[in-house]
Amino acid sequence: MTDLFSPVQLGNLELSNRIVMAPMTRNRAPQGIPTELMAEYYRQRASAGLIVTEGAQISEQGIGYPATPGIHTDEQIEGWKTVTEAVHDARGHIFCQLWHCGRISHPDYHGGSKPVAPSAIVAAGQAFTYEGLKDFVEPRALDADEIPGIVDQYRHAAACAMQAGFDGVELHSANGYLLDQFLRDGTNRRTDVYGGSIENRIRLLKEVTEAVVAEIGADKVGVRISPVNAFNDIHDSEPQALFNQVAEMLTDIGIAFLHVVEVTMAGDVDRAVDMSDIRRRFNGLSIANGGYDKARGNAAIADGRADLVAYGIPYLANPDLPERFKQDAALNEADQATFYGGDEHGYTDYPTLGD
Ligand code: 8OZ
Repeated sequence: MTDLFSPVQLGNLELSNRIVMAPMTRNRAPQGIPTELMAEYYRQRASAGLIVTEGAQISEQGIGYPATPGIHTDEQIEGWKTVTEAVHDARGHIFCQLWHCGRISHPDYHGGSKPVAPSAIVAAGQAFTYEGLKDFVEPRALDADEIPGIVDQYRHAAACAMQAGFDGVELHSANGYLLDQFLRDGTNRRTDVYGGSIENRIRLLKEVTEAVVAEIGADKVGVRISPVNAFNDIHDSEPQALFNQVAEMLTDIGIAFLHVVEVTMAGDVDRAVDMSDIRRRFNGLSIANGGYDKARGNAAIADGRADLVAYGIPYLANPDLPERFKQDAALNEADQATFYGGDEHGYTDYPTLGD
């Protein structure tokens, strides 16, 4: 029977199991440059079938949080090389998550200029800045003639990721960031070919995916979506129709995987969207995420609801998560106080079963 421990082929990669380390922002990259400590953190978790890194901003324009890593400069590429080498030395596989925050940013990161978004609609809530929380500001709507530049930021970042030794990239089109802002009618009120109909709202994701695929190959590209997550004040009037069409569009391009955050930020199921309807329309590998444990992960794979399962908080606190699952061992509790920023505490000091 196929379960979490069954190997699976992802493009040219033979993954040793179907347990994915989910992308998690940890804010431990001063000046945006990955460190040796980050390499150690990812190395510790290399027994995952696949690691998807924390979001890495694709440009200066894309940043929105303190001390998140970038993937667009030579120094950042050099920093990431220590990470990818550490994971590969431990026989793991690692994709880089490409991230542009769009309106979920603050002028503090942009020399006082407004963050960019599909439309000038301010998000409810506050941005994380180096000076603490500050109210979100009204973003500047991107001009149509700036869109090719956005697409090129993704293409360039994907090329940088391959230079840094990653096995591939995941496009972050979830959780209310730029690509999600374009998808949703709550944040996208454009009147050009990037707004209005679903076909128009998915156009940026389509162009970005096509550009990244042309740069590095479809077998090295995945996309993450979060159809029911209202995090970052994101809303859509017709999410089922929207994400069904996203899945069909991504099938046509032929990317390797679709990574679906199935729950709300609070971890709840929202029956307004049928995830299987979305998945049925996608013909690559599907990665499910959102509150899974071992039993639910195995069940999702056994019923064909997912090919792989991504674990976030359990992976943060359990570097040897596959081994613990295998042995039905107890899991370490995650310490919320050390999720974002700080040092090795709550980062590389969670014990393994052998410790
Ligand atoms: C939590 C804190 C900061 C960023 C996401 C990148 O939601 C994030 C994120 C989550 O995808």
